[in-house]
Amino acid sequence: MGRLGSVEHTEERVESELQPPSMYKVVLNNDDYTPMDFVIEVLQRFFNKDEQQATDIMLAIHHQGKGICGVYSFGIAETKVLQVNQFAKENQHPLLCSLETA
Ligand code: TYC
Repeated sequence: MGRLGSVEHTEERVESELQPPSMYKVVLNNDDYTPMDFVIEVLQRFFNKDEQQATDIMLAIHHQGKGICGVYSFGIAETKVLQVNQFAKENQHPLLCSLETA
């Protein structure tokens, strides 16, 4: 590859590395106080899981410390985090929902 080809290749790589992540994981964290049934309700209400899926995800979080509820574009992920944290607060549970880059 000639000098120009190499420069173009490098510029392409640098440009793609500068882009923000396009998808974000919405994560629920375990805690010792939020009732299991409330977490199952959150997973059904905000992440469209059926009862079996919601139970499996809740138990995985309970045993492993945290778990992925879904992967979304930034705007949708951010909205879900706000909605879940507000719903937890309204119901006086310490459940914490957060964002991670996918
Ligand atoms: N650990 C909680 C309990 O024993 C249940 C729980 C599961 C809480 C998942 C939060 O994200 C969570 N009641």
